[in-house]
Amino acid sequence: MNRIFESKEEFKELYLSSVTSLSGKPFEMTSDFDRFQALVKLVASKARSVQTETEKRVHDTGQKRVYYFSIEFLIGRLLDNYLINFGVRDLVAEALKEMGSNLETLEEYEPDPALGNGGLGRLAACFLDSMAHEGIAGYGNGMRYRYGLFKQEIVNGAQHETTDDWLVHGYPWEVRRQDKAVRIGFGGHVVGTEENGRMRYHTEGTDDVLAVPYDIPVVGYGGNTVNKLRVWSAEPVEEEFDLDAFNAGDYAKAQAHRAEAEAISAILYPNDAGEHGRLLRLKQEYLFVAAGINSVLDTFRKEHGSDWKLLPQYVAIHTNDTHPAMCGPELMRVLVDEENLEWDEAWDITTKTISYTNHTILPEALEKWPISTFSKLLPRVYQIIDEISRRYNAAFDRSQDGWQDRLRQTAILWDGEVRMANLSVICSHSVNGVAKLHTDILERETLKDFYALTPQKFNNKTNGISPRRFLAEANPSYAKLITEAIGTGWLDDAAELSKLEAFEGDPAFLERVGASKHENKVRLANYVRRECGLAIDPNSIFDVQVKRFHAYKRQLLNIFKVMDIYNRRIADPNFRVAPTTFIFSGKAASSYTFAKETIRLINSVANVVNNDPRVNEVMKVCFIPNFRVSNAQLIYPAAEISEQISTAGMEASGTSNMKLMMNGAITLGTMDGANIEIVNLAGAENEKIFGLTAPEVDELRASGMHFAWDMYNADPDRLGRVIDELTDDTFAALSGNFESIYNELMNGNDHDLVMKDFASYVQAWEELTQGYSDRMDWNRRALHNTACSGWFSSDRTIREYRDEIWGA
Ligand code: GL9
Repeated sequence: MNRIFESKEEFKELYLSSVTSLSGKPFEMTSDFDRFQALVKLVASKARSVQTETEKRVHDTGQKRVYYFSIEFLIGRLLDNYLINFGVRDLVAEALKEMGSNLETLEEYEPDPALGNGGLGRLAACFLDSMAHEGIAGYGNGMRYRYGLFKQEIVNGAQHETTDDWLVHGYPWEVRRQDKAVRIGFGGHVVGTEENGRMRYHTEGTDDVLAVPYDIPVVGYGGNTVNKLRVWSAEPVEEEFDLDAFNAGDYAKAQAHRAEAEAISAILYPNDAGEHGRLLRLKQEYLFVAAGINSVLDTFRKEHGSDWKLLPQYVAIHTNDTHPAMCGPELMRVLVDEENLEWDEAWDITTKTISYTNHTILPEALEKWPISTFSKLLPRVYQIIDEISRRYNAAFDRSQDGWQDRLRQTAILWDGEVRMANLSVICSHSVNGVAKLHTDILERETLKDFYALTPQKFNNKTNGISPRRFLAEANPSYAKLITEAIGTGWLDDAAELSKLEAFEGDPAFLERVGASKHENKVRLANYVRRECGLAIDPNSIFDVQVKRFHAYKRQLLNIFKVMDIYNRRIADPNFRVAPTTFIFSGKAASSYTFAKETIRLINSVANVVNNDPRVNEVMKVCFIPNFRVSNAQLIYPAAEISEQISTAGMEASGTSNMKLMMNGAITLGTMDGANIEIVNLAGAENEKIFGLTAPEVDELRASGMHFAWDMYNADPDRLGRVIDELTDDTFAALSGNFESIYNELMNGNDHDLVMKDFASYVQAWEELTQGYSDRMDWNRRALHNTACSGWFSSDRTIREYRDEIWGA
């Protein structure tokens, strides 16, 4: 462990001088905010000196550099994480206490950057953590959104979006690198000139903006490697402040130029709502790709000159989903137009350098752009895509039966659109899915024609999570217990968590596992009281579903279960229910009506259930607003049931399933995404699986059967009743009924098979919760889940990427 402070005394001395020099006040007169700022500045400066050493090591040894391009990085708060990774958390906490401060209080001042939507963005952040831990020279490249996604508030049960002004107090971790700014051109027209018998192209008349990088240090556990995350902000190229307009009192006009440039990095678009017409999104994608490629090549040039054929040996560029799909054409553009390479040589270099991860099979999430929009905004990049496409088509093997269909399926340009997923596959040497089932589905269905052509490109990399963030940091009491039992090795190598299996038969230890869980439940209950004004009982089962709202994730199925149990309990007060708190949290895309209505339904059910004394002894429903990394860290450790109930075949992987498993929750789920690997690792008897399987779902959908009314009629007392309650005012008090959900189910034939899985789901829940009374056995299962969760460490995932894709 490379500790940044040798002793409390050393820390105190440095910290005192950091606080006073930064605030200009004597220590006693400084505020908690001053102290927070000074602490971050001190840790950041220590991190930067390790970063300098890392950089020297990478340079001297000629280590391969990996660039992870992602439009989202959901990094969460960094202070506690970095203190843990530098091995000084306890030392700093104690020293601060002696100085009259409290580490946890100071940590509350750190903003939680909303630079992501959900799993995909958090995965990118866990990967940065693991790359640094594994000593990989790995760098994030993304966008610095001024307002991130949005802040979620609940008004009359419904989601309201407000701006998330996360930068309002500044962000002490970042360093602005004006000297590394890159000019990015949009629009204009392509001009070709002949040069030594060959055409060379450039673009004239562009509208330029400046991409300005901000660097954030990434500290690896062990403190030996500090990498960086570089995020780009869009600004005007030069200050074109219109003084005449200003003096004439037209302040808006005076600043119009600046506002237009800044709009590009103003907000993160929700990625799960049909946002595809959005020109700004396309500009964002090009901006962070072009600026990123520029900075990658700059670094390469400094180390290796213009020997471009060495690029794949020293550089790997990984594209996280299709948003950075322009990496291929942009790299081609620079190599061919600016570096004057022949097309074939540039293409060989490009495809050997780039790799691609697919994160979803949802067709609406596989990006497509109208050619007309694309070619106008990025004329030269479009020409290059057109040339890649032309050569792809020309070289296509026409000897196989059905080649026409295969070419149509894999084409980049089709039906007036640029298909970004196909572009990504064609420009990459590796294509991976994020869980075993997902990769199988890619190979068999979504990308089956590519798989038939180039099976060797395809591979699986099941997702992972950082055990430092989601166990050590989020769950200190459990982490302490684990360390007492098996030492600290699990922080380095989470596979060591399997040593916990030896304690599964130790009643005293299981008692302590339960006590730690209880402590975490009390902590969450306190948060819920503060944030929602709701009292929840830490002695009830905490049943948790936290994730983005989406039809296929079926939060609707979960709340139907709650409605059913409520109805049955009201009808029969002797109906036995294990006392449970049903906890939900997550955001819905602002334009996604069905998802927002589901949130409103949950809150409306909560309003009825929580105020009904007939059921309050046994049930409460709690929606925690504004789900983000910081409150997620309170929720996962308190969970006992992990709801992973997506329609089978739809959830590529899921990662909250792993976070909850590591924290000792039992999975109640379908055979979908990484749930399958969870069951394989921990044993089906230690989870609770229900519902249709992926092949059954396929078959049912393919049959074209209309079953919604049959399901309704077959079970009038329970399912039928729940459906009726969507429109009969039972839950309408807050802000009305739920006709649109009713129509979606009954007239839309229940696309996500909520009604089909209802009975087996509720039954599974009842069976699972009946087991809660045997607390010793429950705690054993919880511990067993933690013991088997080590494989889900993102360190394991990253080593697989390193060895099988990046060769780093
Ligand atoms: C997602 C998948 O839906 C998840 O199943 C998967 O775990 C993550 C990470 O691989 O990627 N793909 C995707 O577009 N999102 C995912 O979470 N969406 C969001 O991040 C909102």
